[in-house]
Amino acid sequence: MVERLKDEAKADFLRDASGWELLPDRDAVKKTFKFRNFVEAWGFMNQVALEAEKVDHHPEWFNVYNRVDITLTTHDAKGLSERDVDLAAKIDRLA
Ligand code: H2B
Repeated sequence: MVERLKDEAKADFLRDASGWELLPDRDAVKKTFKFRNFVEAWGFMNQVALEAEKVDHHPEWFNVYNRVDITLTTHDAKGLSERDVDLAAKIDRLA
């Protein structure tokens, strides 16, 4: 069973994470990524998808043209967990 992040760990993540913001209505974080065009956005999504599959932790996302909105939360924990923190860091490295 995956543990939800404690308030302190969540505050640390939100303070350190560049651009990831807590959603007002659920225990999840969201960030928008912009690219030069659709092909670059899709390439990024492709890399994230492979990483997500590797760690068995998957983003909720929306893409239009050069924009990718990513929401991270842990469905098994019904909220944010360390898995979201780890995936957010990997996604930031890929962007
Ligand atoms: N992704 C996310 N974001 N949260 C989960 O709880 C989750 C997942 N659980 N990917 C995984 C898959 C689980 O359903 C499988 C069975 O390991």
